[in-house]
Amino acid sequence: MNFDLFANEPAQQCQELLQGAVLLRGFALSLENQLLQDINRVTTESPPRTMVTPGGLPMSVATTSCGDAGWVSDAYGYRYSKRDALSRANWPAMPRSFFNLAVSAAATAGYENFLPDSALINLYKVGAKMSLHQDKNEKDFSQPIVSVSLGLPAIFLLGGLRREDKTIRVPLTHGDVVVWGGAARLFFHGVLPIKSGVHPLLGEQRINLTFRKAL
Ligand code: MD6
Ligand code: FE
Repeated sequence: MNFDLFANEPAQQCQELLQGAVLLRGFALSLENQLLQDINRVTTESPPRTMVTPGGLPMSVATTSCGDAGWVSDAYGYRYSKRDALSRANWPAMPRSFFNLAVSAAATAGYENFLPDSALINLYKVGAKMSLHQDKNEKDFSQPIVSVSLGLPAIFLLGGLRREDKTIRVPLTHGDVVVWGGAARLFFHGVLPIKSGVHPLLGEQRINLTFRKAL
């Protein structure tokens, strides 16, 4: 008799969304408490702030970073910076829980040797969104990006290499992880406005962590 119902199942539900983009449903779920503790540690040291796009518009998400480099946007453009302009110090170190999660998610999705040096933390209040964009400020596009969703659900839009390309809609909930690389690495993507709701652990917000090899 086989008492382990999942003995012959893959360890994780691993779903290819588009070529190179893999969804790992619930991959971060068992780590939620450690992740929240570490998010609190990072945001206490480098508080989330509203960045301004190069065009002068305030973003609707609040952003901070940890690791060797942080993603920043201002009148001079989008880029990575080794310092937090608010604290004028280095960004907080990347928590071990973040690093280990990102590396194991990438490996599960087929990207061995991912070495993230930056984690971007985006806080979405109800109504906040992310317009369609490409992630192209990183040096090495052969390295994937790992994206972790926590808190309120979101609809993720994933398109192609041109802004006009048709997009698919991917519902993401607490604990879901998306890994992007290969053909999808430079695809346009965005997040629709967050619908109102209350998450049992995080309340009225969504937190997204994205891990990159930026430098
Ligand atoms: C978000 N994510 O999910 C925004 N970028 O809140 C991103 O912009 C993103 O999830 C590159 C790769 C994965 C992502
Ligand atoms: Fe992005």
